[in-house]
Amino acid sequence: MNFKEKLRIIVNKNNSILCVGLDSDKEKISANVSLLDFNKGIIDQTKDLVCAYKINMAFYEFLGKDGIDIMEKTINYIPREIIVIIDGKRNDIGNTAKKYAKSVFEKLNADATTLNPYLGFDGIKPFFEYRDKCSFILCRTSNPSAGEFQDLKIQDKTLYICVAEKIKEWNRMGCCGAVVGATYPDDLKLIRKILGNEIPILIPGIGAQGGDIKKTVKNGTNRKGEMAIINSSRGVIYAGSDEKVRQQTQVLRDEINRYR
Ligand code: OMP
Repeated sequence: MNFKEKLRIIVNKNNSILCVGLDSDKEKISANVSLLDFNKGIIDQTKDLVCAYKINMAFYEFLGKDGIDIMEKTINYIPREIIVIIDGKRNDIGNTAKKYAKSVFEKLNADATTLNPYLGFDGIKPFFEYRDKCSFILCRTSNPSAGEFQDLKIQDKTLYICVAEKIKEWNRMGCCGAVVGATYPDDLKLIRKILGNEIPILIPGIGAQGGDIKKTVKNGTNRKGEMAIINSSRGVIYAGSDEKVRQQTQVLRDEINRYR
């Protein structure tokens, strides 16, 4: 089954385009709970309410071998019907990118990953060898400095628009997606228009970063209210008790669905 088929099935089953980001920070969780148990708790409380989990490698790798082990065990704990996105934004010249692709798609067995477009096609192509997976390419990031490069004009066109057009072109093999921040909803609208209805957009920036949910859903989904994966990490995982995490996830999923 390819990525988009798997996504459609879980979106329908859980009636959700919400992704919970397991950006679990050892320094923010109670000393009595291990990082793995914390993640398992979040997964137990939310697995019927989400379409995906996004694991940002930064929160695991700095812990060394133990962190990698926790990341792998977390991935194995996620029910296989749910999309697993490994957020590493790791690519390089082709020869090196091959190994990064092998690492996320074979060793970690992720369904999708995040990548940087800066190196151009040969820095991304090795990921496309995995036809059933999805590569989400940074297009318009959610952070305050996003425009420093992304708003630069190239013959009257902004760079992020050029990237969106490239993503559309690179999607020949059908395994491309885009990353667009919820904090720039007008840009999200333009990008969805360029990408059409079939290319998925990973949208972080609601919750802790303050993105508007209504605009995110209206501007980021396709005409069927699909092909967007809307991520919240801190806003969900630090909501409090198990009950509060579940409640917050449910509220978020239902609010997103109200606008689909
Ligand atoms: P919260 O702000 O806690 O919801 O986390 C957002 C998550 O999305 C983090 O893992 C970020 O690294 C990631 N992210 C962004 O916040 N902005 C982007 O433009 C791109 C990403 C990403 O690639 O996921």
